[in-house]
Amino acid sequence: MITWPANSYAPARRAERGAALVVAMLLTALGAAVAVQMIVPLSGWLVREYRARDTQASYTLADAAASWATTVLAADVRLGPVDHYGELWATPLPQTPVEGGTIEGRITDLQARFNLNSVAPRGVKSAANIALAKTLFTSANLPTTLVDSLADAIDRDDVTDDGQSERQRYGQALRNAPLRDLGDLLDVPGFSVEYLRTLAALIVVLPEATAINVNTATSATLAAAFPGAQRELLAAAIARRDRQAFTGAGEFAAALQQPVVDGVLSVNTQFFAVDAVIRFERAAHRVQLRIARPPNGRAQVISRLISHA
Ligand SMILES: [Ca+2]
Ligand SMILES: [Ca+2]
Repeated sequence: MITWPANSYAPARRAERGAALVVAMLLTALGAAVAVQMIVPLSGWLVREYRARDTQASYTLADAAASWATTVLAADVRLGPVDHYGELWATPLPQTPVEGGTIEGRITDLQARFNLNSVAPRGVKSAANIALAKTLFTSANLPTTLVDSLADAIDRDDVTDDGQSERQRYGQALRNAPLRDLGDLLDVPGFSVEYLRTLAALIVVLPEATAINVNTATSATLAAAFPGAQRELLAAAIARRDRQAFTGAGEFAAALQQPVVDGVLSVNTQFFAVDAVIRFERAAHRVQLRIARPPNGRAQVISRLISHA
């Protein structure tokens, strides 16, 4: 059981204890994988077998890294609904020796950026999220007409805002479903590879509509959410939040002296990314996971990418 009183610690000491706790949880999660590796160096035959199965070993550790991350995130739910970068899950896992190699990594919040699928939650356009997306696109020098075609592509009906058929307006039938990944944008009228490159750092594509977490959001995202906010107030709110997290979107908006917009912002996160590097002898693999954590805390991996680091 982890007990970690939020907002009541000295940052340096917290980071130190946090890292120790994260390593302890990792080693518990790794138990099974380490046991597999310990039988390896018994004979020449087994050593050759081990090298041939090196990739397989990395896969085993990737599973263990996934179970570490889901364990940390599930434990966090018991501390309450507020998520921020001062919490234990956000403490990077330092390079940690395991049998035959090392592992290091970090968990980040995918709701720190604007989720393109939020323009039409459950198939219905959200005016507030569309307005936010347009401000964000404008800040990146992208035309706002892209957001209109995106919303038509994702919303479930076949008509545009002025009652025209989407097929007629865009010269093609639209998907009328959430994007599955960034690549799906290339089928949305008006988008190009160049636009995708510009957008990649600003947005994210998650399986369903999500709110932006004001405790983790990038300053570009928050500036788009509060276009009327004074720059100094926004900077002060961002500087404060890791020490003293905001407990509600309303509290954050009040700090900016702005009205809060319903359904766009939150202080809770359900989608996380894990970026880990696993080293075995001469091989290094990068493991990138996406984790969904519903309110019941049962975190699970929803995508996994393993590549050479
Ligand atoms: Ca939390
Ligand atoms: Ca549509």
